[in-house]
Amino acid sequence: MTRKMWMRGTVAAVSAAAMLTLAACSSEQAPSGSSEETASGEEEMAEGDDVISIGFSQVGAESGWRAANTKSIQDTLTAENGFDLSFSDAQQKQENQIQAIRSYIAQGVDVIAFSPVVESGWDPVLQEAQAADIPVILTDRAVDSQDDTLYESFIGSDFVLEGEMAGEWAVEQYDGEGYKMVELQGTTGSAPAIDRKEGFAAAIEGSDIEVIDSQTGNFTRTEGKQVMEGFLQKYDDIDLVFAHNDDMGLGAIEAIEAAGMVPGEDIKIITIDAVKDGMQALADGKINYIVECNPLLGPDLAEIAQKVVAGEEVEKRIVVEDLAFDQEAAAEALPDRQY
Ligand code: GZL
Ligand code: ZN
Repeated sequence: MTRKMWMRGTVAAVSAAAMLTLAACSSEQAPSGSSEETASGEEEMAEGDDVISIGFSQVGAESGWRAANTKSIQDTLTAENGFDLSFSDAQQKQENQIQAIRSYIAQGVDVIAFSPVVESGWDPVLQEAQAADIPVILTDRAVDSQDDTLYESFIGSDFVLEGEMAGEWAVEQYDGEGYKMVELQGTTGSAPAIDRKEGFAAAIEGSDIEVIDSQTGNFTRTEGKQVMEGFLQKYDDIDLVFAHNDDMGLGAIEAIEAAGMVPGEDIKIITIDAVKDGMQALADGKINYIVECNPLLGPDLAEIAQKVVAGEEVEKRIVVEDLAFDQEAAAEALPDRQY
């Protein structure tokens, strides 16, 4: 069984369990903390103490991926599913996330969850949560804490694998043509930026694809466009752009077209996320390949939070499965995409 098949199995099992739990809650036995139809048909709220209060600190609203991720969390951690969600947007600033986590500790929530904007600098606030006996769940991005007792579980994609998948396709398609590549990195210090860069570089090792420049566009379309404009002024031969997310790739497309060139042809583009705007550009031939990063983490988070609060064992690492799309696959998949 290959690594991916194993992961596929694990992920499928976890996701199915998550859906079953939630489905059971919403149909037969409504979960604690939600209104129940009584025999007489009146609605009666179960005692408040059954509700799971959860504080969630979100990175920001920097990209289409983030919007889809936020929607999945807010659509799942609802009152009828037995949650009382406090949600905060950190505008991509670590100090805002630390402040939010401290406020959830002061609130005495049952569980804290967050997507760490960068990998480092979390131990002090996570130790405060541990001292307050409040379990923490990581979603989407990882922390580099040496002490993994500081969080119960980390649910997210394998970003190194995403980078490898993107790089392997680039080698398959373009090796031997002396391609010059520029890289639009995600947020400096974030797990996806560090790992996607690492995975892609490993995959192109030994090919003749040459990385002539690499700069952060902070996962946003605006900054991706600005950095690409700079690259186009600086270099007269760019054959390939690897952007760590669709939004920066879409910004690069604007810059390439403004320079009178054809994205997807004069300059090839490979991105990661597979959000709707990216998939549309791929189907339109302006992007050449996209590796998906599934943002729909709400159901897994809900299932893990319920287990943690119930004192059950949870997997320390839950790897979310990612697919990949070329232009033809994107055109076929677009109508059914959920994000
Ligand atoms: C990846 C996530 C990244 C996305 C970007 O899981 O953290 O952050 O790839 C988003 O679009 O901004
Ligand atoms: Zn060239």
